[in-house]
Amino acid sequence: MNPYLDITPEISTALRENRPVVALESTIISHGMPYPQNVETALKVEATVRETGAIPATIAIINGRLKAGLSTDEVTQLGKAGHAVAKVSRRDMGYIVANQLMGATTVATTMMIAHMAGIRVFATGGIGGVHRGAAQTFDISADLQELAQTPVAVVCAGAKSILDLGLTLEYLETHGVPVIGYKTKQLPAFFTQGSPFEVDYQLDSADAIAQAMLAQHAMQLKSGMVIANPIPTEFAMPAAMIDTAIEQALSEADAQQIHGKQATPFLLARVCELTGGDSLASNIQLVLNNARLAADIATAYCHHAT
Ligand code: PSU
Ligand code: MN
Repeated sequence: MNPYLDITPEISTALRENRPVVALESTIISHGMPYPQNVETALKVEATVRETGAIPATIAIINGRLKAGLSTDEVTQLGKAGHAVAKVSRRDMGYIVANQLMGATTVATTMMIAHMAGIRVFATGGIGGVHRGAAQTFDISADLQELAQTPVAVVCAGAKSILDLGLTLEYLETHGVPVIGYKTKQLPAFFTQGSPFEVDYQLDSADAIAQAMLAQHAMQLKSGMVIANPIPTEFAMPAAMIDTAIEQALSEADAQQIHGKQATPFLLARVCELTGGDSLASNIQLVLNNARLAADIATAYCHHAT
């Protein structure tokens, strides 16, 4: 057992009994959405996972402890603290744990802790990726390297076009990470259902996705999987509106020389401000949609794993 890891009794019992569990991240709470919508959404996502028949495991670092499963108070604490909480990716883990600090986990560290706990499926909004201009800046999210080495399936709505989607797909291919489109051949771009890029494989059921996961695990491939689930039609945003906001956010980040771990939170917050409440409403809906698919995949996985 990992001496730093705390799994709630409900989650550890479910895992022992081969019942479905879905991991959820916490940087989306502290750095991905404003308060109080972030706390409301995090709790609603947990409720949605339950309604779909799985147990939610929201993941964060609390006073240096790696937590699989948070209390409502802990979720609220992270949401209220916002950017004051450390955004923790793989390289930050040792420092945060040794100093018994609070940490919001990114996709990378949520995958790591989910894997330590034995959780196979994880739902979020969007993953990090290769940033536009990465040929100069080398800004490539540690999320991609984690997907290369940690066998957890990440259900997302694709990636925001603050990133270079084409380079992100190339990087994932190099590192052996399959990108599955749920009922779609196109890579979704978070606020919009499609993009000019194709996924590797289209799969049309949670069961088919679970079977691909099982095959990877049975062969002991260490890589994870990206499951790209398009935002539901009724919540998708007009592409022109989003593109304009993203272009403006990117040029502001450039002018203010924002880089490193600040880049993604800055861009997310600016896109949210520039598009007003509409983009936040879409963001919330796509996360709920991903939570439902993740719960279905976790259920199918457990069914086949017996
Ligand atoms: N993209 C989003 N919403 C988010 C993030 C990315 O649309 O909340 C967060 C996730 O936690 C992701 C992290 O893991 O940003 C990536 O940050 P970076 O690019 O610094 O690796
Ligand atoms: Mn980065």
